[in-house]
Amino acid sequence: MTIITLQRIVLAASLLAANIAFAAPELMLRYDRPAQDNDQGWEKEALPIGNGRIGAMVFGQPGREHLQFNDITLWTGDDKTMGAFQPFGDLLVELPGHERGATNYRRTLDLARGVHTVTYLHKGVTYKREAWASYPAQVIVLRLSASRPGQYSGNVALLDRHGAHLAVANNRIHAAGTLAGFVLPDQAPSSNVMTYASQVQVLSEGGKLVADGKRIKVEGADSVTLVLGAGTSFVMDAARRFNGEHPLARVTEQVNKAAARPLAELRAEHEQDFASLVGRVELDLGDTPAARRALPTDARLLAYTKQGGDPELEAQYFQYGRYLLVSSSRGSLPANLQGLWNNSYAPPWNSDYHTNINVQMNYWPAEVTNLSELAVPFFDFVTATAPVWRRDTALEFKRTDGKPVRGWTLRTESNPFGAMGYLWNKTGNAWYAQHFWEHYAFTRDEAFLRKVAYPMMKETSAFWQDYLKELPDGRLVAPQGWSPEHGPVEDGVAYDQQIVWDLFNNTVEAAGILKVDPDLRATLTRMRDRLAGPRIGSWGQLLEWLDEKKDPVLDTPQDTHRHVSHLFALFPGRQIGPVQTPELARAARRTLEARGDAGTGWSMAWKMAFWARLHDGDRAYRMLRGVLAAPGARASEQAGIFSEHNNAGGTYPNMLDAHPPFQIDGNFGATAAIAEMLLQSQAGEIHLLPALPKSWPTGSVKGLRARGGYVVDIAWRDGQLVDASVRGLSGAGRVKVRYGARVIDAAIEQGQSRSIGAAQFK
Ligand code: FUC
Repeated sequence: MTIITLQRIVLAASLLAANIAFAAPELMLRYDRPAQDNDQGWEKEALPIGNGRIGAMVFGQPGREHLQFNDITLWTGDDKTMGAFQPFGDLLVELPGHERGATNYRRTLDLARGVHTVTYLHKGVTYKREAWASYPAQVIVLRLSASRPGQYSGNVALLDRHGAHLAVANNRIHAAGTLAGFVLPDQAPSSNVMTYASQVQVLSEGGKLVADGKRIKVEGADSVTLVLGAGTSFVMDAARRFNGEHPLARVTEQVNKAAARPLAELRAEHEQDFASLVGRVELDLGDTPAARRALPTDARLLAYTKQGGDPELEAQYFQYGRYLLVSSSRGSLPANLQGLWNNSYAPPWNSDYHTNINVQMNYWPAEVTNLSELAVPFFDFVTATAPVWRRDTALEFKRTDGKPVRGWTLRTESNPFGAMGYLWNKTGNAWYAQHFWEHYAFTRDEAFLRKVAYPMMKETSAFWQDYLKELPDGRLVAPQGWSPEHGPVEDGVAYDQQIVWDLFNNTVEAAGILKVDPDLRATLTRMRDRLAGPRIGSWGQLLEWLDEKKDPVLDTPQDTHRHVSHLFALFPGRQIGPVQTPELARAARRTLEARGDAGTGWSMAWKMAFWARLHDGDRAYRMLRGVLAAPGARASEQAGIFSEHNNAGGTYPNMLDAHPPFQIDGNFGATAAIAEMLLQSQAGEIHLLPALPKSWPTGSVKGLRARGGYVVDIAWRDGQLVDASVRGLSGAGRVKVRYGARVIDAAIEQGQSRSIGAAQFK
């Protein structure tokens, strides 16, 4: 190859790159080196793909492509022992010779289409790999191609992490096994008899494929396509003890079907499917200087950590949260503490469903960022697992007359089979109920309200009707609760009180909409109004417990605990707000000021949402700077802002949230909080730009959802609203729209858009 040809290739590649970047700069993660193929690299550098059920971390080394894959249902444990979410296996493509001498390396993750791409130049040949996880086809595809024929020689291996039997036949590697008898060194044995299977079909153009022991050898192929299927026998059905059919036939069929289809068709189907979800919201927070935009994502994150000034990166982070939800919450179990990505037998907190903030935070972006249907796995999980929770709740909680309470409640930890661990988190049930209600509030799906949400809310209300306790002064309190994970267990902690208030309030509203249960409505209204409510303490703070503590730390301005659960009423609740309850909102602000800005990933994301609800855009933005910061770089460079917790949360080079370690809730929480800065609708009105920071003077957002069944687009310039458009999807009728202190009343026909200019708020 001549130098000129080489230069042309390089030029063509960079033009192509520039084009892609130009088209959608905020929708592409980009790196100029592969991820290290070790645990650190997995957590901080590898990039996630997923179809909501199966997914993989992709490393992209030239000499060795590695897809460490998972199925969200592969869990040890059973309905009594927690167990843990498990790594499934590894797909490896070894390309001897490529480990040295690759240039022009580039690795991207296209958030709009859900495609991971690696390109590099090696000995004059441009190599390209594309990987995606298809929801319609239920397989992961890895395609390797090259600019010249006959260049691929190497081998393909499938590894299983739980000792499955491996076999090779007809260019396919099969693994099938069971978790029965699989016990980790420090785990209790369980009755788990889950079966699982994975298969990879190797297809090539040109060259030869040869079985070589447990591997498949590729010799001189023009291109190679791998179609990976995986599944388990898990079913969301307590009556079947969560164990259904052996997955072998299903996985075989999925791989057969996908492998028989033209690749272009498979790819187009996936891209269309993925884009139809991610593409619903467009966010423009302003332009990033070209020099900064040109940096690879990891370097860009470092520069942002030190200097800010990258609105496109902020928009990308928002879209990444939505990308992650699309990739980890579809058609199976809900997203867990790591979404569905895990490479460890013993992941932090078992990578479980944590009930006292974490799984809820995962679903905060679902409704408002126009991904409603992605919350359904959470509703299915709750509905399916409730029978086990009912069993354990009845054993533990009695009414004063000795009978078991109705309904179910939760401990802090939980798994997909209903087992729970650690302390009781009793209002977890009512917090879950809020999600069911919100799904209706945003979609106006009355069938969902009638058949799914209301029965769940009613049952949860029954638990609290049975379990609340009356104080001598007549107030009702939740007995023996714990303000997550802070202070003593006692009656009437603010967190519990606020969540029960939220439950009763929503259930009353739901019954009214459905025109059912008038007596229950009256009872719950009375009980709601008798609940011990939010109170203000001696230094102007919102009290975290029923009465102010006399303690050296608790309830003092020195208390910087990461949980600020007693502000639930501000967000995600709606009992406190600056317009409706200004004194309580001031107290919430006082509390937040004292608690400080530092925290783990999810803690900072929650604080960001609190500040948004307090209409303090600049303070919310400061939290965004905290959560979207490279943890190591921040300690020295951002001294004075987040320096008090050197190892606090932040964002790794692969843009995943650092709790630390990696925990996905911060990604989801921050995504939701960005939406809260631009649009709110919890107070019976659509509030435009409630917390716009100075750092986003000019921008626009399209496609956010508001309660009442509306889709909202907003444009602003120089910190001021330009115009908005409100479309009534299912909602029709009159809607109040607020901008600043002014509220207008607009009539919107179902299916129609209504434009609202800034002048209307003058
Ligand atoms: C809660 C938090 C921890 C962690 C864990 C998974 O217990 O207090 O910070 O996020 O969940």
